[in-house]
Amino acid sequence: LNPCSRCQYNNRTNKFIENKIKLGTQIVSALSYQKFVDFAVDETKHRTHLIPSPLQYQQEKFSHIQAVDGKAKIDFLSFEASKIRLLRSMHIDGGDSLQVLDFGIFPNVAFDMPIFCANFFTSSSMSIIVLDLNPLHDVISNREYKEKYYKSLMPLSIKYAELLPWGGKLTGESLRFFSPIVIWTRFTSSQHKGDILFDAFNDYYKTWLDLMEHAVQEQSPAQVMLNSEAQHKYLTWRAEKDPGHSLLKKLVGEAKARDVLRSFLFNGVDELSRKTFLDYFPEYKLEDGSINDKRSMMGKSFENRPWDSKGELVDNC
Ligand code: BLA
Repeated sequence: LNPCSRCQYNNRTNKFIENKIKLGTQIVSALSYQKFVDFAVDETKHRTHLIPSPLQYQQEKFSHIQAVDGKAKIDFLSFEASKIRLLRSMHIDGGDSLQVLDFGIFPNVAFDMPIFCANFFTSSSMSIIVLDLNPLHDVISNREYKEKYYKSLMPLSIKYAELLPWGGKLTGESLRFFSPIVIWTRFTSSQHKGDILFDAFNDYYKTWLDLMEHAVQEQSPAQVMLNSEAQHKYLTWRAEKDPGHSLLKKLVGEAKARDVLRSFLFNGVDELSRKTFLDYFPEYKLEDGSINDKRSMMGKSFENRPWDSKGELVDNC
């Protein structure tokens, strides 16, 4: 294994950023997502005062976990800042065959800015990617919120629409949590695609930081409540239905996976409100009162990008 000679981050962080894997006669590259995390934390520190989250210094368990397979290691990072309730990262490094990044920023609820969301799953052959500034409030019915945040960002989406094309059918539920600038894509893992993804991550990340810098604190308690409830609904959805759950369970076991999901990744789900999953999503209620374990009630649809270049929903089926 040779460190990548092109990559400046190797020198800076002394980490191997790209591992070349020999697959038969073909050489493919599995990216490491560590350089994404390093970039994001450095960039945030230039823009705001980050302080380590209590999750990081009080709870050893949210620093590093070794997976039960003995191979993959999972690294956690978490911070707070004046406009940031929680910035957290989970990086699963399973070497050549598995790399996962779940990087999210949840704003302080006095602000209505979007939630930064980078979810990258990469095996040696395939990558499944979601990169978005997830809307805090519904952008399908709430035009005002859509125009406030996304109208001026459509060029960013257009920049990557061809390089990272729509990844195929998506559940109706996921679409409701995505913005008109979402990058939802799948590709055969390669160095070239990894480089494009890094550029996109840079652009989306800096854009989110710009939004943060300009965000103005909400004065009305009623609006703060709405923000808080919207964030709680988002956390509740993801803590229950995120597609990564089964892999996480395999890696760390059921009990630890639940802890990681509720206390770390979607922290706030047990604190921001008392509402339950079924209060928000009653269509999942089974006759015995439990939650249907289907991931989607609406099913998969949206084979093509349903947003046009102006951010209008063009295909609603
Ligand atoms: C698949 N992950 C997916 C898919 C999406 C997302 C859209 C495609 C499958 C589908 O259509 O649902 C991501 N979906 C999201 C995100 C939101 C959403 C971010 O609704 C936000 C609202 N992915 C991870 C992590 C792991 C992971 C942490 O982010 C593992 C620990 C794995 N994602 C993963 C795997 C698949 C996947 C293994 C393919 C499995 C499947 O399709 O069921």
